[in-house]
Amino acid sequence: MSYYKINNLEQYFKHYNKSIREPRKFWGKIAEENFVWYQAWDKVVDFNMGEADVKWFVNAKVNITKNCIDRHLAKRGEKTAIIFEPNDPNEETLHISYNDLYSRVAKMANVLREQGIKKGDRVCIYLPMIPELAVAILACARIGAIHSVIFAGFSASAVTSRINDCECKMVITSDGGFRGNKTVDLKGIIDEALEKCPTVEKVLVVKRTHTAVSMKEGRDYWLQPLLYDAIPNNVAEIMDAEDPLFILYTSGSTGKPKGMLHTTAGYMVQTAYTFKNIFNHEDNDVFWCTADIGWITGHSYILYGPLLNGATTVLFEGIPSYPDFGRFWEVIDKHQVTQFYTAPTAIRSLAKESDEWVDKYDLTSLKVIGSVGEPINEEAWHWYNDHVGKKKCPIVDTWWQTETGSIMISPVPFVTPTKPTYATLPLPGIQPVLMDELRNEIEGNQVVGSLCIKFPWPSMARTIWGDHQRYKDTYFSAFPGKYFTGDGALRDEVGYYRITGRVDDVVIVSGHNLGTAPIEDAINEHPAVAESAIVGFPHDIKGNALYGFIILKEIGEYRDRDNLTKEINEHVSSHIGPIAKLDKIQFVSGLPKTRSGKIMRRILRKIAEGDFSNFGDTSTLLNPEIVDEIKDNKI
Ligand code: 6R9
Repeated sequence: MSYYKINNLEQYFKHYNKSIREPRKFWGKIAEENFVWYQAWDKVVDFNMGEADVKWFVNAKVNITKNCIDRHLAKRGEKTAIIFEPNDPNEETLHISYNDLYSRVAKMANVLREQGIKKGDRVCIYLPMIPELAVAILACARIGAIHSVIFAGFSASAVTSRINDCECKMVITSDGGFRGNKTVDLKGIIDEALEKCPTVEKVLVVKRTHTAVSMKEGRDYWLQPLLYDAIPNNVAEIMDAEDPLFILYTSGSTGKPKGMLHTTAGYMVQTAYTFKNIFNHEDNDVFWCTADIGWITGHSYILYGPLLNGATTVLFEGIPSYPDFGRFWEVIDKHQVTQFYTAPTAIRSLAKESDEWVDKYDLTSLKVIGSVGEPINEEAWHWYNDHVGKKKCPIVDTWWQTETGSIMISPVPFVTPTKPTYATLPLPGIQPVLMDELRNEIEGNQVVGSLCIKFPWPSMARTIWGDHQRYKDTYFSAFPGKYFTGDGALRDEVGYYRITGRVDDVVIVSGHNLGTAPIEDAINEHPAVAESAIVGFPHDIKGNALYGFIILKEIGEYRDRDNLTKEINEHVSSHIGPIAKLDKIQFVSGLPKTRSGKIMRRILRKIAEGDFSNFGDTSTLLNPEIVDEIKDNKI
């Protein structure tokens, strides 16, 4: 019996029970039967959750790109691996076959080696959604370099801190990127970022927008001529199962982003397994995930998961509203997409436009549609179901995180009955638990609590780059022996999970995780600002938006509040990126603080939501009178 594919509900329970009773046998069999290895493992898993120390497929040797590319060549060499759909619908679509992908990756890998990159070196990739992005990532994995992709919407200072944190030796970027009717000056941002990055020796630049850029002698090189001269063959580096594959930064509750480190074999096994099951992948499918590769969703489900299964994956450079609100549906129609995976924020923004945009395209190719990144509200779920899935495509509401590496809780389409707004059941191998405030596991159904995972899974992050203590403190200390997700959840009467949202200081805006601390740090740097507190509040399209409570230094000096609001937002934009802009800014004379000096955010959250009904216990506040002032002046 194979455990790789779940075909019906009975089988789901069978696999699930096996995976709990005998996790080693379960994952061992999946790993053995579905991948190519240079050398098998001595042990399937070795762990100490208290120390946040986890190893999978101990001592096995493997290269993930051999599994993503080489092994498909004999049977599927001419099959399309990547469909590149450019920002401009009039520019030609590119179909990259597995053979073609092999030689592109081999050439890029050879260029990286020639430019001095070795196994273990960190390479920062700051590129728009173009084929070179996929190729650069795979080329790093090919030679054992650790890729650190930075979303090309981040500002120079955000790029600087991420490059310095993991001491990248090289940056791969482009002259610019297209986004709707705009071009983004990526090389300019990199130039600014690199003024403070001493470890970067070389910058390889892809020509995409043909904008004039400055090239620094001895540091910057155009990539295309180097690729032209490179050999289209490459022997993959033999990697240990636990050798790092990539670093991906995610927001935390302090100012410093967390470089989540993922390793090779466990990540490979579970992204492949989840892709196969959650998207019910079959050989002639065309899979499209609309995320940016700069986020974990793109890593796992544009690139690694699909390629590991020999799938055809769409790489879309554009945005849902360009040239009009029909773009997503036009692309589905054009490429006969069979699985479509997007975020609630995109669904909500398209649902508010006329239904004609979606109704005029042929979406009958679709089999499964998915959602990820934040809770999907009932209305958006139904619109997605009615207008996109035409009530025939199961919606997979997939819950997971940068830290988890791959999907953890989700319906398996055609297997698990779906329920609006519910991520439903854990995948085999995943053991979620709900915990109460006293750190006890809550048994039974129809309960609410903090979502934890009590047994390791193969694709979990292994550490925070350079700071294992922080990894332990953030994820393994709130509930000792368990991984704490930072999310709250409820479990309904049949055991289905519904994720209710973050219970920490992370706000999810348009599907982007934003730590409030780094935004506050940026605001506090503005010369007019004394102190600030940021909270999220519900927003129709974005899910959440940011509300800032700001104390100014010299109240009299800054009479032009509108201008100041604008200035503060520009400041946030340049420090973090436009995604972190505040929707509302209220200037206040103080913030509600506890005696130990902690801002009581739950009160600010309630005010921002417009819920003045019950502020709970305010007896520990040092300055309870401030609550009324803030409430009365709410915007
Ligand atoms: C994959 C990804 C992780 C956080 C996570 C949770 C929220 C993701 C969700 C969801 C409700 C879903 N989240 N999927 N909430 N339902 N289906 O998004 O990773 O960017 O690290 O965000 O996103 O709050 O903790 P990441």
